[in-house]
Amino acid sequence: MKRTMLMMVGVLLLAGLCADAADLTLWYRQAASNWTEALPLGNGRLGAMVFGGTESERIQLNEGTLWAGGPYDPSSSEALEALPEARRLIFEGKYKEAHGLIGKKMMARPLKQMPYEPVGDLKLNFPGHGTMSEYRRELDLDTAIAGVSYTVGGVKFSREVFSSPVDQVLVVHLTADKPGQINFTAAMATPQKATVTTEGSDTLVMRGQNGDAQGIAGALKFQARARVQTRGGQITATNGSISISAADSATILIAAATSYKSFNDVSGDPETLAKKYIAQASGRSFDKMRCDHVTEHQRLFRRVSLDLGETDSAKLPTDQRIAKFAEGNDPQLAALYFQFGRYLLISCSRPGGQPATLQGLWNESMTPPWDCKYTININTEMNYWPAEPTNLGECTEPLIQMVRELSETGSRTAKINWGAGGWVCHHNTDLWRATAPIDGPTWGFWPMGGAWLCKHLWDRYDFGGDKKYLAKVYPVMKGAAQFFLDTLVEEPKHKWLVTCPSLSPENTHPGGASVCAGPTMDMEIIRDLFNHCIQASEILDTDKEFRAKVVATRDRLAPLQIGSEGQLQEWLDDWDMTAHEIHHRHVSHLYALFPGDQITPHTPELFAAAKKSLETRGDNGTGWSLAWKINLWAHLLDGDHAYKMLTMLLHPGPTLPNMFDSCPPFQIDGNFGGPSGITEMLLQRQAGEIQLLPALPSAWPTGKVTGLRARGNFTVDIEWKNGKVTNYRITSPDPHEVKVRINGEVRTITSEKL
Ligand code: FUC
Repeated sequence: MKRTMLMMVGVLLLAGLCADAADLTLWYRQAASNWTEALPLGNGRLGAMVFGGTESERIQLNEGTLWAGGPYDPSSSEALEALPEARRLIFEGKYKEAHGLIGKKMMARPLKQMPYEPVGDLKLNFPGHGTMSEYRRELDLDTAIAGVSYTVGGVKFSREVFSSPVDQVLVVHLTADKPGQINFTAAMATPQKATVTTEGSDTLVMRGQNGDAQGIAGALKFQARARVQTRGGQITATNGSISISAADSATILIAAATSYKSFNDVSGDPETLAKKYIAQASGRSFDKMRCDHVTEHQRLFRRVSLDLGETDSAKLPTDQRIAKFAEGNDPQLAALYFQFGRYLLISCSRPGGQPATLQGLWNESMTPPWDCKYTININTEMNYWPAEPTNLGECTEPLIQMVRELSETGSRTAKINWGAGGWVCHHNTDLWRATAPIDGPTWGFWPMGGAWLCKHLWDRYDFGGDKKYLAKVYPVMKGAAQFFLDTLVEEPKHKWLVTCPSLSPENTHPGGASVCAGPTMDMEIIRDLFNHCIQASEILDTDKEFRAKVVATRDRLAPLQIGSEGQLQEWLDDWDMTAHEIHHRHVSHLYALFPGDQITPHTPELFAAAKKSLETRGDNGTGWSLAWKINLWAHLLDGDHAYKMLTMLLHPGPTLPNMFDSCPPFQIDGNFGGPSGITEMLLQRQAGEIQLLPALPSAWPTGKVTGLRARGNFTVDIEWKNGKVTNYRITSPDPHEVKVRINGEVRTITSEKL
């Protein structure tokens, strides 16, 4: 009796731990007919897109280290020789000539980087399931489980799929509500150079080699394994596929691994790894794996809740809700979109893995758009904007690790291409941490990508307050600063210190090129980098001499300037109104408003100038551009305009049926920039002040958010009614005084102990 009671308590506890929250589900009445309708799963390394077909299911697989090519060094030995001439041409206003010279002599060899590649597909074939009823396909963000259910001939079939960060396998579980009904075949397919064989009666094995690209030979081996376990029935292997008949239920465990160990070591053994993952998972029950997976996901996911109210629209399938969002009657969809961004970050960027690419962890193509890599003149940074504020700080660890590695490869590019110390990374990078300028001068000759990424190193400290961590990343920040101490040059007119050559991402100025000297964004990023190095060296009590040099150099940087139309100038010269594309998607010079904080209401003239620039750019843009503008309008404290931008983003076109963001095509940055914008509408910390509801739109008069993070190691809960804060709680591990702006009034409060 006692034992039964204990077991019941155990079951209840387990059920409690693994409880589902119904309102955080994406769901559909039909299977995905193309990839951007399929639903994404990931454990930070092993990604899957689940299509949910009934007669044939496709589960497309990715592994975070399966990229084309191998270790390579694209630095060009001719670059340095051309540098003085390129600078001379730019300072003489001969921009087209400078462009020509840079294109000929100063770009990387090869001129492009390596693409991220797919593993392939797991294909399941269910004979006779083409005609069915009561179909539902879903992704539960709270459990990180994709589900499919339907009825054939009076039997209800259900499928659950998840990518477990605990067991390091993708798990597919197939059940029916009557015994002996599970019949299917499993096979694997891939666009890679690979073979698929069977091992024993229950295992599929794909052995492959990654692709070559840009003349760089593929240096990686990879392996994917799928093992089928059943309750009842039979399993047989034939001609590279596995057949299951008359089982009560089946579980498929899928593992994948490559020989990648680091950007300069490809000596791993994918077979040993994949076999190990399968062997370990085979000894665990499905229920245990499911529960451990859910518990680990919820450890991160449940740190933040957001309630913006709910209407009947929340009962509709997700694709229909996206189509109707702009009508304004579905505030819960904004909360779902916010949590989808957090879900994606947890799924594609966990400690030990690779950072989120242009498509996160998910790509089906051998030649994906922009190589599905790291575009660090906006897109990669945007991927990580919501990480700290939405309480997922550890998800930035893959990015921080990548920046550490870039500081190694980038020191070679600094030396070879620029004759400088420290390190540099231009506008793109890849798995191999290539840092030299690529693609062509219009886009690639921008030595600022690494410096911008350093802001994320600082932000991790600024939010979390961990000095030991700061001591570890400080040398990386210092190396980035050193590069600019060595390469900034005096521009002839004002004698300000500027970058040269550089560009304002990817905008062509009236000189007929993008290359120029000292674009505003460069100055803003360098000022941030220098300030963060100065603060870090003070906190760590180190490097006095270096600090003094940084302070002196910072004070000579070209200042922010207001142009003839009252706008914040994008360049040293007042070119904004005659630029090639006045509505250009990049709003680079507004970095100082967001993600930076050099422009705030405390700098009223610049604040007004930034607003003028944003108005001139207009509201339209690519998915990520719309997302950036949500954040910018939130920092201009205009909640209704920020909300208008959100309705433009959360709309068919920029938002695909599976809620993925589209540039077009699919690019995940907007999925992170959008939720970041929602956060900035609800909470900001500027000039030392925590601001509650700084840009609340009239569309969300009532709501509640818990678990957001503010700089200074604060966690913040806010409740509001009729647009006014009615309740709030600010906690920190070490209670101390902080200024809080609430309903237009500034109070000094003491935070509660966490
Ligand atoms: C930048 C943008 C493009 C696109 C690409 C991946 O170059 O200008 O719009 O987002 O990155």
